[in-house]
Amino acid sequence: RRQRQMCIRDRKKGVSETVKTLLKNGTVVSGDMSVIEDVLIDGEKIVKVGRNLEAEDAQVVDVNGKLLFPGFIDGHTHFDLEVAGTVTADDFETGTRAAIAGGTTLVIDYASQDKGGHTLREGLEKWHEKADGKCSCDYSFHMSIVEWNEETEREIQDMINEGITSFKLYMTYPAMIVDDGDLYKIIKKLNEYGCFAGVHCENAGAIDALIAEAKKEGRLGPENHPLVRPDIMEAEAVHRLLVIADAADAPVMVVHLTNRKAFEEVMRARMNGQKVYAETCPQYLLLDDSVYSKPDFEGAKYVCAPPIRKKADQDCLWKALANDQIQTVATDQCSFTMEQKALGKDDFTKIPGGLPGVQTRGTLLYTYGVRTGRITQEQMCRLLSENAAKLYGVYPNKGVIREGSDADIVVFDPEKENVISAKTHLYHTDNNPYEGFKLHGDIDSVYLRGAHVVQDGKVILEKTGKYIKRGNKQ
Ligand code: DUC
Ligand code: ZN
Repeated sequence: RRQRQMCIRDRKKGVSETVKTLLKNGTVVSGDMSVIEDVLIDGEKIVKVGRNLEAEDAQVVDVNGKLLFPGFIDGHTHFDLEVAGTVTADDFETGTRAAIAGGTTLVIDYASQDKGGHTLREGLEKWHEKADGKCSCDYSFHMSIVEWNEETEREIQDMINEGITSFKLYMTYPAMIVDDGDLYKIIKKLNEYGCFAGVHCENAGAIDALIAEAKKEGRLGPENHPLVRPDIMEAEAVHRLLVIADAADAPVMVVHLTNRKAFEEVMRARMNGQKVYAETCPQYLLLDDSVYSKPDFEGAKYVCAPPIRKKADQDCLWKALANDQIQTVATDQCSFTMEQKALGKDDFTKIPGGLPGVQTRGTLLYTYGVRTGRITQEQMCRLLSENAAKLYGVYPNKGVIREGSDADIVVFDPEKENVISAKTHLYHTDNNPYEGFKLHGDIDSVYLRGAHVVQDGKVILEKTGKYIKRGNKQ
């Protein structure tokens, strides 16, 4: 607690030292248009947006030719998380440093209750210990509910009081799974509070059977990973979730949607009049399942759940983004070194699952989405910032460049070129799933609540991130 209070004092000091900044002639991007305007920042806030602004006491920065995006929001990260007997390579310190370098000014990480009679509050305290004082971007938490009883039910209001208005449920993983009955009860109860859950959809039982079959046949390499977690097992779980959500008459979010069959289940439920939000991730848009067959155990690098799918699934997801049928692109950041991945050298089911991604979400979506004409820069703004801000209850404080909003701004250079490499990235890992990917468009600078924290892609001010209490979805 004492350490937390000290951080708050330090942060206040940082803010009082912040000067007024006037960003001149940038293209301000919002969810529905792009306009050349000036942006005046005073302290932590945007105080004016318009043409020909002047402020004698402001530091003037010429951003002509640059795109100004509202700070990106990553609604799906796992920092400092125990997975498969190890802990993610990136904690909140290294992870949020990489995030801010990539233009992400707010991450919403998954805090979790533990099974075995533990409370949501214990989970929340644990996550504050992991994160407080260490973050270089703002941070918030979703809460994973893994056990449902009267106490957990009472704690929903406590979580809301702590600014947690979104939850996570798992239909797989023994340590996390809730059964269909609890799924129904939880989704229904959350809706009574105006909250909703993001759900990890995979059919646990059938996947276990497929794993047992692979092991029996001696198929133990990473190329088997996508075979034991096929698209239909995700689609089945999405279907089941949405039938349950229909019965509960409650909205839900399908997180890390990967494939066409699962997407069709989302669309079917929407046709049925249901409120269903969907999230996908860059790895499902840009990589295909051939990565699992790379030689020398390199396939392990890409092991994540659900797995990376086929080219046809990528095409489906891109089309869904273009049609505004998927609301957010988050990362599911969950990074490991190759040494950690080698825990599954003789058995692919022991490979810790997850990939890094927070540093390159924006640049990849720009290069491979906007530049190729698959989506517009306004859609990119919605997918990376505005929609998440609205869904997760921080809009219009965040998610938009407008008078009164937090001065979270990404100055994006649409012409800067770069190549992704583990040699230069800021993750605490020796591998990057997008190694060698060319970027056309890169981060120039980033402002976090008015403080200039990134310049020329370099983090120049660290650990000024603060915990953000969120309201209900707008
Ligand atoms: N999937 C992963 O691959 N890692 C972390 C959590 C998850 O759902
Ligand atoms: Zn995840």
